[in-house]
Amino acid sequence: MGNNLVQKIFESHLVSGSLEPGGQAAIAIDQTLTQDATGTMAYLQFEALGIPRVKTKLSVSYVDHNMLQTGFENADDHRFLQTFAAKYGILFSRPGNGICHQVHLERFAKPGETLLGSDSHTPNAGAMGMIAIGAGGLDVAIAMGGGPYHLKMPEIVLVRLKGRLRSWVSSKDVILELLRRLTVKGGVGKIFEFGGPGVKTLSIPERATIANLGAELGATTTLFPSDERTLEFLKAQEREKDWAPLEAGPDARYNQAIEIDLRKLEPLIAHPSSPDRVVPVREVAGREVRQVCIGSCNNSSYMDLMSVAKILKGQKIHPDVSLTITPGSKQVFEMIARNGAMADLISAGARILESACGPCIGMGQAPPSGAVSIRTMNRNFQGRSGTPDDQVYLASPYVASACALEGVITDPRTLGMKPPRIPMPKRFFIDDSLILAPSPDPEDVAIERGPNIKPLPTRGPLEDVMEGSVLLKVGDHITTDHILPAGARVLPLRSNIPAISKHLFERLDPDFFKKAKESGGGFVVGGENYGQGSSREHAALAPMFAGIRAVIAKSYARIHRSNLINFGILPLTFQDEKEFDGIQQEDRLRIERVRSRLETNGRLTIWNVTQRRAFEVSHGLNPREMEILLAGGLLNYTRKSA
Ligand code: MIC
Ligand code: SF4
Repeated sequence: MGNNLVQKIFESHLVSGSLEPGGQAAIAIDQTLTQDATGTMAYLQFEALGIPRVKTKLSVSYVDHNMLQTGFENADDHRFLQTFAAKYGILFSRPGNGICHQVHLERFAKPGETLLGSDSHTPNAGAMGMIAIGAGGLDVAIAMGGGPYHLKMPEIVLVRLKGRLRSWVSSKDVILELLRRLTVKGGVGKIFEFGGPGVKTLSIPERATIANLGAELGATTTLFPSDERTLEFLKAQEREKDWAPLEAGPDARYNQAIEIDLRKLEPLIAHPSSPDRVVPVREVAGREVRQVCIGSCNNSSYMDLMSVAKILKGQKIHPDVSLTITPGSKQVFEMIARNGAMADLISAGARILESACGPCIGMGQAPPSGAVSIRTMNRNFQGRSGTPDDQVYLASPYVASACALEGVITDPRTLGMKPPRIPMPKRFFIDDSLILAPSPDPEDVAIERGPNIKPLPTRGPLEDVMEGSVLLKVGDHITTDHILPAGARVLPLRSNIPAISKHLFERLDPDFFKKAKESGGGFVVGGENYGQGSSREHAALAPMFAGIRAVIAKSYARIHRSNLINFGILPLTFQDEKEFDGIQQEDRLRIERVRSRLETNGRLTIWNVTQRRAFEVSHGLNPREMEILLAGGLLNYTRKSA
């Protein structure tokens, strides 16, 4: 009984391997989720596997990212996804039903089960006591086909919460505090399990706010126990049959422990342009604010929006601020519409957006140039909002509401108002009519494929000799938003790799793709935590299409490293980090006997032809990853071993 909760769930799902930290484990996946921006690729890949029906207990396809429909592309993708789901046994959450993570928490997340999602914020469902992991679409496709998920077993960190949050302090401040202490790479190779007496003071939506931003720590996932508060939430969702109590054993052991005294926290805010640049709000109070965006898969719950409505009721927002509100789901939207809170928000001057990712991923609502935008979201990477010189700060709905009223960054404790207290509803409004069941007659369903949906590009087995130039050299913490941006212009091209590839690295070098194509491919050199952020496999698919053979970096973010391997790109690490300084953009590199060296040696030697010197890199691949790379990617490997 000495196990921690992570080990308990992993043990009950272990297919093969070892659960020791650092060991290779394969776990069975009960549920999958996809969203539209990663979903079309994931389903094209599932189709390529030739499996007639998904084999999971539950698979849901959400539409929430690509909702602007400024051209035919988004709408065509929606039709593809809807018909695909009907044919292959997948539930389809229609556009308008809400953001994947919020809806999944409300309607499907289940204590003790496993969830793999083609979105990095899948750990949101960890609030419900489930192991929920974000992955590339191809990994999710394999899981839908009944295959296990392979991972290097992370270390397990206990985050012991004690005390209770004070007025105007929110669960967002708990995770901002962790980001302040640990930074955006502090969670790489770790799972954060929350425990201690403070846990029971937090409702499920509050826990979800914390679990969701675990992705920003770089963590594999985040997990809460399943307790009376979980039951309370499931009852209110008319899902109490899904409840099971789950907690760590009395003498559970962890690789590390961190303590947070909830009483000691104060309202916090993350500076532009990284979620870990966290300071107390009072330190930046008084800066002019031009935009406030409340919503995203973080902080868009019923309780979040009710507290915003309570604060704004009877008041008007500052004339220099544009305030947008995005309800996280149809359930939230309908509840605040029915109880009148929506009227309070509209009357205060809020602009109400549809229930979708929206401003979080630059799908509209780009802020004014150089202006401060306060957002309740989870990412503030430079330019993600759609404005290249944006100044996006991340904070709780309390802070965001205070800023909307005052027009400057404001600590909500200085508003001189009674803090809102929103109880958990006894029953949420339940109407699943926008979730479509799969067809009982799959053979009668024809999949609709618009002209934007292009076949999946493929590549052959790994080359034995790699030669080319360093097409780009970048520094630390390059995000997938730098590698392949999203936003209103690029996101609609997610089903069209030849078209989207033209945007590869465009924020860093507008001619990158042209240069890569003209020179027949080459290498990219990066710093620490390369590929931080989203799970989009397009950030590996487009480089593959452009002919990138290997990335050489100081270290990698977990999901992006897997995506590189899945698409046959070598993720190499400097043996001696000083070599990073020695290598220049445009240097010509050559790696010989790649295949045989991979099989026999942990290291490869790179010959810098331009500088006439050699340096060593390691690949750190496990035997399965090596096979995948030798085959030229996971799809080739899976077909070969089928
Ligand atoms: C994000 O928040 O960056 C996204 C957009 O949801 C991505 C997925 C994608 O790029 O489609 C993520 O978090 O994985
Ligand atoms: Fe959507 Fe933003 Fe959440 Fe990503 S982080 S799933 S873009 S709301």
